[in-house]
Amino acid sequence: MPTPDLDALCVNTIRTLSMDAVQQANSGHPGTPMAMAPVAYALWQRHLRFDPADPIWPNRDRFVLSMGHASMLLYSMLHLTGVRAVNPKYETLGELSVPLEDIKRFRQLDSKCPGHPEYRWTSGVETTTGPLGQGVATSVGMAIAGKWMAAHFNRPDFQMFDFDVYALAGDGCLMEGVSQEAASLAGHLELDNLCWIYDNNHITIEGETSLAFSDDVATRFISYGWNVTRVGDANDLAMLDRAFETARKRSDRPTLIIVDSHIGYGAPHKQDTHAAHGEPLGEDEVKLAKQFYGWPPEEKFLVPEEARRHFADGMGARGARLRGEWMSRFEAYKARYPAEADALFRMQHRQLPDGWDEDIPTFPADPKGMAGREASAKVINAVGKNVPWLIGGSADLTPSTKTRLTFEGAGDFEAGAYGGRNLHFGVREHAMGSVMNGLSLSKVRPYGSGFLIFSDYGRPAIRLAAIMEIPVIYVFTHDSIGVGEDGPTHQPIEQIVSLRAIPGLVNIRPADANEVAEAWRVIMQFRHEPVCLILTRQALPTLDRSKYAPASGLARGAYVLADAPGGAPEVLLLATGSEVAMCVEAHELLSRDGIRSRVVSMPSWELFEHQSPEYRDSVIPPSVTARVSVEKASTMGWERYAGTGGKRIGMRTFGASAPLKELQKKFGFNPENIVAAAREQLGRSA
Ligand SMILES: Cc1ncc(C[n+]2csc(CCOP(=O)(O)OP(=O)(O)O)c2C)c(N)n1
Ligand SMILES: [Mg+2]
Repeated sequence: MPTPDLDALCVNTIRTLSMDAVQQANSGHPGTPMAMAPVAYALWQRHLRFDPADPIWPNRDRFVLSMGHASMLLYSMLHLTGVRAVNPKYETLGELSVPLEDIKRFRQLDSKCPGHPEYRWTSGVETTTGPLGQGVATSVGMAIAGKWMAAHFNRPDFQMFDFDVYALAGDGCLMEGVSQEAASLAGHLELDNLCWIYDNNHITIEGETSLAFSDDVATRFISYGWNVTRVGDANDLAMLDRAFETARKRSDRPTLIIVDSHIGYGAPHKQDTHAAHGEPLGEDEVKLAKQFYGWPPEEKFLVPEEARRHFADGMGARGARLRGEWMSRFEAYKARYPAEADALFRMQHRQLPDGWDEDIPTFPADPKGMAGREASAKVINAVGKNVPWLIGGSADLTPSTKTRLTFEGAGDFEAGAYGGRNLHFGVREHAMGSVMNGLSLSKVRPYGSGFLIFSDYGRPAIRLAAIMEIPVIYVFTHDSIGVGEDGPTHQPIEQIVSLRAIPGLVNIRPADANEVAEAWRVIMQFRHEPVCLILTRQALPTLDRSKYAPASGLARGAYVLADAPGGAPEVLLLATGSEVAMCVEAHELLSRDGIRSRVVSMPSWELFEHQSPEYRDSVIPPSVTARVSVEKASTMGWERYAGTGGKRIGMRTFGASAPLKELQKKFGFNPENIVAAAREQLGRSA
């Protein structure tokens, strides 16, 4: 049994490291690490099944610091427990993930200790946090992944997955809507592998929470179907221990542990005030707090060797043993269930099964064609059949988005039936996005679908996926005013350009069924890129690919679909999605009149921007300045390709409620208008 002194020593090391780092950076949040140090200590040292030598061991317990502003708490833990760095090839390196020098350079350029924890940058950080509520919501995705992987990979004699997910949340996290959506879903799904710890300190930035928050949090979570326990004093390690034990034993529901704490614990003038939240304590207050802890007040960044050793003997030894057992279990599993073991390995390394794409259909030319969502339904099922860890669903819109996996055995993911591959997020777009992030961070391949207009409801999670460079897949249907009668509330205008503005996010708006097929072929091979596949509700002609260029051009983002014979093009028609076929019609009309136009299908600006300048210039020759762009969305940004002198046919207002035909007329989306624009560009009237 550890002596109480060693416990106190470790807790105070966490506290003082955090205080010193914030003080040195002259920026950051000291108060919460000071208060929550015992909670992190009790959890990591006595419960967490985590091997610091291998922070990506697949069956490790997850720890999420949802209150990302308290990042020094996490960095202190990663440092003191000796978590090792992992490189992008998933190789564990000898060096520390968080060296002491980087703690001394907290919040400075290239430090492994940035202002908020960043996945991918600092090994051991399970997800990027900082936007409040995201961490806890993401933890629900991790818990879902744990359940799914257990159902999929475990065998009666082989328990390959049984990890738990812990997340630390503040008042801010619990006020944010996304945490409420996620908690509601977690309760419904009876995720007993999930435990949130609520730092009930009654303080946020503006002051006392009573300024704006009077929820009965316990009752709220009980109503969500959670098990709720309380720890009346964050410094009571024995009580914390008991709470974690109860959480682990509890089956059939997630657990919320409400911990009463004192922000800035030990700082004589700042404890329990919002002054302990967002600014350094000040040199004098730091010394006084150290005195209170019985710490040498003049020492900075002091890490007693006994503290390191104690963590190594506790969490380190336990983690190493459990991981070792798991590894030998995996070897035996591999011998007994080679196919499953191979799948597990590939999934963990973001690889695909052999032959994953062999059933992707090719669609015959058809002037009537089919809707983007219909084509996608066929392709996702062709791919899903061959990639067992592709799982997903919709925010209650599967009948419209057509993302259901319908092949035999696909099943539904439900409480108690965790092997199903069709998820039901309920009407919770924001939580859907965060859950997808959690799934992806656990290496399951997730997709989520909804109407493009409601991408706004999940945007913070989309942005985080892009920051984290994780390959989540959004299927957004009802892509434009093409939805017709539903009217302006349901017609995306600014959504596409605003998604294009997110760095690293790939957006693909295919022109026909074959481009949809090619889009899935490209998407599935992404390992670090989140993607939005933007699809129509209405039917689109399936282009005759014997006459026009093959849809495989989609992989390059933009390609020459049609060129006029008889020399270089005079005018370029640039379009995405449903407007491409319209441009092809305009092209035929122009050809008849002896005008040489080129149709460029541009399903993905992002993929196009990744091509060489030579390729880009070959598709959009700089010398051809007569250009028309056509997209049923905000015209913003199209000047990049159409040029400032080009004609941009698009939306400059919200849409309207009417049948599609009338809307096309009202807003100028028809071949005749495109022909007129092309002629105008060439200075030739009809
Ligand atoms: C979505 C979001 N809104 C606002 C902020 C800015 N912010 C950072 S911390 C904070 C207050 C958080 O209070 P609490 O969660 O109780 O943390 P404590 O001060 O108790 O550590 C706010 C508003 C944020 N990080 N994320
Ligand atoms: Mg608080």
